[in-house]
Amino acid sequence: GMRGIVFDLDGVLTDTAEYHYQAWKALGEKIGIPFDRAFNENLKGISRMDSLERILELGHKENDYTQAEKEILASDKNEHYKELILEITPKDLLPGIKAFIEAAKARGLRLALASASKNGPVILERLGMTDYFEAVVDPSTLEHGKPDPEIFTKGAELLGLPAEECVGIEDAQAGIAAINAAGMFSVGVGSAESMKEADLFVESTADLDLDEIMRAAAAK
Ligand code: G16
Ligand code: MG
Repeated sequence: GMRGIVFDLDGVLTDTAEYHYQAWKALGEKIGIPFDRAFNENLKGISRMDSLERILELGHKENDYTQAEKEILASDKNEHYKELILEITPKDLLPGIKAFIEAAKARGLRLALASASKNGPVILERLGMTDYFEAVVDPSTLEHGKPDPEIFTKGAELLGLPAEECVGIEDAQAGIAAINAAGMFSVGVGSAESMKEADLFVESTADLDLDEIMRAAAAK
């Protein structure tokens, strides 16, 4: 049976996507590449440097900066982002997610965090959720970002569980692809259209039902 759950952070525990958007948008405007929320969807779950590359490509400016200059741009964005996330409190947990996590703990399930964000531990702390997680994958140790399975494979490994005994929960298409490739049961939070690769999907975190997920995962 299932013994662990590996969670994405942004879009599953809390909605930091809006803060990432504000910080990237400010940077984009500064370098003459304005973009909207629709484009920002492409950045969800994608690492900081890969997000910057996608923005530069949008403006056909990917060759205008050296690697060192790109790192400065990414670090400027991150400083702005870090100021914005200081505002996060436990009130910013997405609907139903704390009850879901408490139900999982009550069942003896073991929990890991698989966020591409280097700010993940700070955000968990601000949400008051650090103690629920036995393991947090450090994204700086990874060779490949989502959709590569590495981050989910590591999450299961840190829990000491085989991937087949873990469920992964994600809100990004790249994340669902990563969970599937890791050999885990995938649960998507989002629209039917964007979550069509997921083994099971819900439209909101409020609809996550532990019994339903455990039954579906066992039946797979
Ligand atoms: C998150 C966000 C991405 C962000 C990435 C890296 O991934 O969804 O938009 O670019 O983290 O964040 P940072 O710049 O803080 O290291 P996830 O995997 O938590 O959805
Ligand atoms: Mg996410």
